[in-house]
Amino acid sequence: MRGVPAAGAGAARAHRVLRSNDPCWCGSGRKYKRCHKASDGRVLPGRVSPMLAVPDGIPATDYYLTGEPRHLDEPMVKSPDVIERMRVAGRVAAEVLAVTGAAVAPGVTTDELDRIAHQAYVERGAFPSTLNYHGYPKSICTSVNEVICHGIPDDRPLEDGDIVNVDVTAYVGGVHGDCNATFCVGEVDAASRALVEVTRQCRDLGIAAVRPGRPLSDIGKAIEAHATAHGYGVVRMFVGHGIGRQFHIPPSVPHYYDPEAATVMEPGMTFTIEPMISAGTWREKMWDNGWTAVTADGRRSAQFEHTLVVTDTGAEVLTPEPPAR
Ligand code: EYF
Ligand code: CO
Ligand code: CO
Repeated sequence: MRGVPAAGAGAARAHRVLRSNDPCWCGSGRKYKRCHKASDGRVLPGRVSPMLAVPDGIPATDYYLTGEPRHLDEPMVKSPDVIERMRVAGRVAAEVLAVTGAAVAPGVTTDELDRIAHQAYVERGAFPSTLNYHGYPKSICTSVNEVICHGIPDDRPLEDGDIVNVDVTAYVGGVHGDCNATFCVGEVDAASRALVEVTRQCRDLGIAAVRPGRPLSDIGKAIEAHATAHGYGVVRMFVGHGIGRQFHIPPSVPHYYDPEAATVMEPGMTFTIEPMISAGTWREKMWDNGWTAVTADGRRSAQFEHTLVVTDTGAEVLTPEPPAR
């Protein structure tokens, strides 16, 4: 095993039920009832375990030790060789997502999901792309309920009725494959199930809008029309991204209609489509950990993501769901 870089993101709080007159969990010194009680029922940051190691034989990302990705000059349109390697990385990412999603259940912590995913990457000879990426401490992101994205796996057990997004990125063969899905935990209310299903449809309508010769803004136009028809908000702060030898490169792919997303799609371009759709506002706030985004109104948010390549007629999904076993 290679050494593990010092964890960047700090550990946080344990979970217990606070009474109104207890000191607030945030350390303000104020009573809970005068401080954070209004956020009752919302997800709170938990304890983050140490970073996991990856065996030496698995080629690491260029940023694993430093936390800072090196910049490579990489074209948006990839060679056939890179696309073929991305098919492999994409398939591995989709398999890791399926294995991890199968473990989602009430009582399972997101840290346990991270360990399951980590082992699944390693078994496939892949390196978790998120590990120490800009200092990010875990092998997946797990975003529960009102968490929009970049939730850090921790010791919070999933609760019956939660929704959880699991975001997997695999680095193998010198390229990345990035995908995510939102899973229902136990019995989930009808409104949350509808949010999850419409968000999946938004992602798929975005993919269906991919066409060579058309601007990238077609994608957000299709997604936004479907989301707003259901009364949902489209998160604007986070967008899809080019991907290949590097995790995040141009182009940016907004999930709302942005006429400035004028880049014309060409066969061989590879990027993600990963809409984050909220039951209420599209506005976000950040947790103090500096990574995790939540909806500003505390309502739930769902997300689905695929990596794809533009073809002569549309899109090929590089992270297809593996056949059911
Ligand atoms: C520096 C990160 C950095 N960024 C993007 C870095 O594309 C992704 N998912 O589909 C994606 C995943 C991760 C990611 C995991 C970590 N990061 C996150 C938040 C803030 C930040 O500031
Ligand atoms: Co992702
Ligand atoms: Co992504």
